[in-house]
Amino acid sequence: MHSTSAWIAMGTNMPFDGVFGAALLARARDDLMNEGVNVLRCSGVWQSDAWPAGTDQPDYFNALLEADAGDRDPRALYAVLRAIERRFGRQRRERWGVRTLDLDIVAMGDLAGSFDGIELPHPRMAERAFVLAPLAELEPGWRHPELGQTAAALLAALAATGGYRRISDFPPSVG
Ligand code: PH2
Ligand code: MG
Ligand code: MG
Repeated sequence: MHSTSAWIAMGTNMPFDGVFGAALLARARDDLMNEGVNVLRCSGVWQSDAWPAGTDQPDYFNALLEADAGDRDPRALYAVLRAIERRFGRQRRERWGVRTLDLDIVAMGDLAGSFDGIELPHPRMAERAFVLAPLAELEPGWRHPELGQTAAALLAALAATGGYRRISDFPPSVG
């Protein structure tokens, strides 16, 4: 089987079904595994202000997963992510609104460009400490295929805004 490393960003700033924050992210990770997405590594859980600055929203909890996408192309992986978002009650009302669960493909291998409408790497990843901090935690030498910079260098180039902090390890699987 073909294997492509996929980096999946998770975010939540609203409870669903009484579950919140790190516990909610852990449930989503378990769901991904149950859908046959082989999760290889999980970053810690990071808390930060909602981005962009000044949005009047609760803090976010973010984490990053490294998965083996197997034979899935970006569209096929995205379809799995969307199905899980819906399971967590995600409704798309407004861009950058509060959300129970957001799952984004940050990058897949060294794919660069638009794949069936999915832009890779994620077009705003280089501006977002809540993506770069967990990526630099797992793989500081990861290199952006278009910008040529590593995750660690991209993170260092950002102004230290958003009060992001690592609050815990990623919770173990419950079942
Ligand atoms: N996601 C957004 C908008 N703003 N801010 C933080 N801190 N974390 C997020 O995951 C996030 C955000 C839209 O996807
Ligand atoms: Mg997002
Ligand atoms: Mg999204």
